[in-house]
Amino acid sequence: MHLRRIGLKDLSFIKLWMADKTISALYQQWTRDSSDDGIVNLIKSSIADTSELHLIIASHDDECMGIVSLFNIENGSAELAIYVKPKARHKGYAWFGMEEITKKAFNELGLESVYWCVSRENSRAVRFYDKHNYNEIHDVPQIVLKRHSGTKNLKWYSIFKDDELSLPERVCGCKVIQIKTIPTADAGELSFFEGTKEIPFSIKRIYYISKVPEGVRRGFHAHKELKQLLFCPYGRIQLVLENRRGREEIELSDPSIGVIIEECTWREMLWLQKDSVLCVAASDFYDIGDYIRNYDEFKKHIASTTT
Ligand code: T46
Repeated sequence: MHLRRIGLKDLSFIKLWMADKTISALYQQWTRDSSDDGIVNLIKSSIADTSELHLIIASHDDECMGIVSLFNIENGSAELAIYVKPKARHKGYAWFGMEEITKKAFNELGLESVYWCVSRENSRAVRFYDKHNYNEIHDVPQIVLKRHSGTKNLKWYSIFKDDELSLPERVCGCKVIQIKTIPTADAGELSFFEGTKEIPFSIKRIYYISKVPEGVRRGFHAHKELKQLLFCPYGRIQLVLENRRGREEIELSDPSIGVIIEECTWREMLWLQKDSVLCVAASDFYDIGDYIRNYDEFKKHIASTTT
């Protein structure tokens, strides 16, 4: 997955997108002139307009999967809008687009906050934002509300720069660790950890998952007893964790970052980049009886056990 500037080659995607009734009010201007010339003019003027940024969310082979935009870039903030085409939904493109454009907003455009809204009737979108723990906001300035006066019953969200930049100490209660890493001048880095020192168990098994296509999800299970350190030495993988503390996610894209799972935790892994590698150091040998692969059974298990 990657983001790239919108260009004339995206004409057919834009036509498909314009026909979708659920697109954000901010994108309405794009629907005014749906002739090829009209769209070409819009693409050109949007590239020149510094108060807006439109980026295509593309697959590894550059197929256009959606668009993510910042509108009204002013006074340290911007309004976000996103559209992902139906066939690309549930494959991580929306989450990837949101994460990448907010990084750009904070790191490249120097913004302090990004906000957006969605109709509460659009339950698919509300579920998506809530599931990913985006913060709901209530004190939306009048000038912003006015831009959406035609749409009723909106739910507003925001991300602040400070929310983004620091690496969390824990995700769903699982420790996020910095794996010791030694750089070598012009010859890369070497990372290492030792069982019972940097990680709280001795390692009985190492396994790794490779050659996974982009947009694929694996996991969907928990372990009753097994403890593991998960890390991604190459690529980008989203790790979603759920246990008695709730449901949270983290992106593994830095070879020196790992997550230690010690308690019974449901996990889902989404490959954001083709051929990313997930490595796991485990506290025990493979035991099929330690897996809980049924979600309802997992919920019952965590409700009935105490740690
Ligand atoms: C986990 C996540 C992060 C073995 O025979 N030996 C092994 O050591 C492992 C890990 C798996 N297998 C077999 C069992 C299945 O027939 O390999 C096959 C694929 O395993 P699974 O579908 O469980 O793969 P993932 O990616 O869903 O989950 C794996 C681990 O199994 C799991 O413990 O925490 O990675």
